Amino acid sequence: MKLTETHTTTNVDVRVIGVGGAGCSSLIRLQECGSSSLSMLGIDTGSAAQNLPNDIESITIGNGFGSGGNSETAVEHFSEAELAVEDFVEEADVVIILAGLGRGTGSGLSPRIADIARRSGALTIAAVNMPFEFEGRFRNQSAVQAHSALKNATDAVITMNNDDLSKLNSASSSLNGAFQLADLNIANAVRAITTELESSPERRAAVLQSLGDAGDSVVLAGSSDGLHAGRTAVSEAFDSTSSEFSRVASVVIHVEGGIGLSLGQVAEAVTELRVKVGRRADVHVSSQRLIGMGQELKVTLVLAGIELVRQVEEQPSRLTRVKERQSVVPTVSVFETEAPKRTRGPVLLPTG
Ligand SMILES: Nc1nc2c(ncn2[C@@H]2O[C@H](COP(=O)(O)OP(=O)(O)OP(=O)(O)O)[C@@H](O)[C@H]2O)c(=O)[nH]1
Ligand SMILES: [Mg+2]
Repeated sequence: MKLTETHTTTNVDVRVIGVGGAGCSSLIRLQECGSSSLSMLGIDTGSAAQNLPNDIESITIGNGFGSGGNSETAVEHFSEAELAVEDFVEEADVVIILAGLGRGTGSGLSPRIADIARRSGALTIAAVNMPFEFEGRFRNQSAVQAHSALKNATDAVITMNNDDLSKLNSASSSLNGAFQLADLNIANAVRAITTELESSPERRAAVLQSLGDAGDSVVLAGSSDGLHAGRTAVSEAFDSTSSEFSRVASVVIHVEGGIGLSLGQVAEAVTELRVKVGRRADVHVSSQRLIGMGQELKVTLVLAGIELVRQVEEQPSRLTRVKERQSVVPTVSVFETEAPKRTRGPVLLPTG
């Protein structure tokens, strides 16, 4: 296991496109989470793009009343946005597309947008929500279709299952609360990835390779406080999903905590992660101290190149077997962002 610490930053041109109501709402959350320096564009057939803050570019297509859940209607109007999308992704190194799948706009347009981004030469990643089961069979089927179109059009799809969120959230909490949590998780995942991409060239290459090679990826999140918060937060993240992973090729883990967040807590989170994903996975770690977080510690995990337990019972593909044989010594890379400057004080710091 290799532990490296680096503070180098490189300029990677990352552009983020939110599509449909959910995609636009994830953009706002991403901005609130401190990623305001990213270039962002929102596209919707409804009112979501119009309602974005001024510093996020926006395009409304069609009549501004939404597609009524019909992806074909959304696609019919896509020509109105095509040129603007081409302009927006031009010369980007990485394009990240955010959408909730299952209704019209996000499902219909995100594969089209991914196509344009990939043709421009950018590494193209989609981070999407799959609908709740209770949203019905129709939405779930159309989400699955859109998901497979996205897999063909992108380098990697990071998937968040809304049903997993309901486990994380208490049963009594509102649907809006669950969606806010979905937005937050997607935003954290994007931030974890962009933090990695903007670190040293080697780390950037490692992350691009793991995401680019990955088949399926999934985002998990957990939080905890108190003794062993790092370990408990990672456990909670894995408890939040009903999926069991028989293989995980690589993980991007982003740890956030108050200004007392210690390297020991981060190391504890990574150790627990190793227990969950095994020693063969490559692990990329970033962490951030935020003044408002107090004792709380949050982890966001992007597991890439996953195989679920039920998939493995089938014969593994030749490609998988070859990859297993070629798998190199796993690495752990650790990157710690600078502590924020305190404007007020003194404050009692929790001990590490
Ligand atoms: N993350 C997140 N997901 C949402 C939100 N609202 C809805 N969703 C999920 O995203 C899916 C798509 O919903 P929307 O984004 O509202 O739909 P749309 O893409 O704008 O499509 P139309 O409104 O039919 O044109 C839904 O089935 C929900 O599962 C939200 O605010 N945040
Ligand atoms: Mg909509």
